[in-house]
Parts: sequence; C-alpha cells; structure tokens
Amino acid sequence: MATKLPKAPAPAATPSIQPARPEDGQGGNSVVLERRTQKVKPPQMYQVVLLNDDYTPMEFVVLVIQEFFNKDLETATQIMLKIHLDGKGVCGVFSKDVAATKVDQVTEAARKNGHPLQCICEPVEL
Ligand code: TYC
Repeated sequence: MATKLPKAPAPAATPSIQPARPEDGQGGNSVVLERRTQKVKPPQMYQVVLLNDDYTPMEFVVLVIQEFFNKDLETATQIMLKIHLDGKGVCGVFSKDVAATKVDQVTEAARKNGHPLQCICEPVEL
C-alpha cells in the first residue's frame, strides 16, 4: 500500500518566472515574488456588558466583576458605579465563545442568588 506524504504548506507568495525587463540589466529570466493582499483579518471581539437595575445589591455586582472578570476590588467598584450611574458598563472584551460563557456564568450566579442582574455581550465596533 502506498503511503501518502503530508502536503507541503502553501507558500505566502508564489514565485513566477517573468521575462527580464530591460531595466534589470541582465539578459536572462528573473524570478518575481507576486505581492498578495493580506486576507486574514483579526477575529471579531465581543464586549461583555452589565446592565443596571434597581434591585441587585452593589456588593454583589462588585463580587461578580471581581470573580468573573478578574478585576481587583477598586477597579470592580469603579465599573459597578459606572453601571449604576450610566445604566451599563463594559466588564471585559473576549472572543465570541469566551464572551458567551461569561454571560452564562454571570447570569447563573445572579439567578442562584435571586438577583435580576442582566449581562449581555455585543460585538466591539471597529
Ligand atoms: N443600581 C443597583 C443598586 O442601587 C446597583 C447595581 C449596579 C445593579 C450595577 C446592577 O449592573 C448593576 N442597588
């Protein structure tokens, strides 16, 4: 049975044989690397946002921000107060999967403790 060789990775730029241009100053063929425009874009990122409400205790929101978004007490308190005053605030920016997991974790912790705290994720505008 014939064994398959692994495929070599595609080159970033494909050399092509071009006829020599007069300004090359050489008679033979020259190898030209074609430039390709970069096709790989950075992935869309998502911000996890907490919404204000009138019932969730401030202390609980601070704990949630510390626990799930790895913020120290001072930063968590600042974010909580921003949410309290502005109606919402960003707790962190993540890939889509991680952001969705944070939303689930925060929502579950809030419901388990009987709080109506709302957590959403939204794409980060470029
Ligand atoms: N507004 C709440 C209160 O006065 C505190 C609060 C802050 C609730 C942030 C939710 O995302 C929130 N107890």
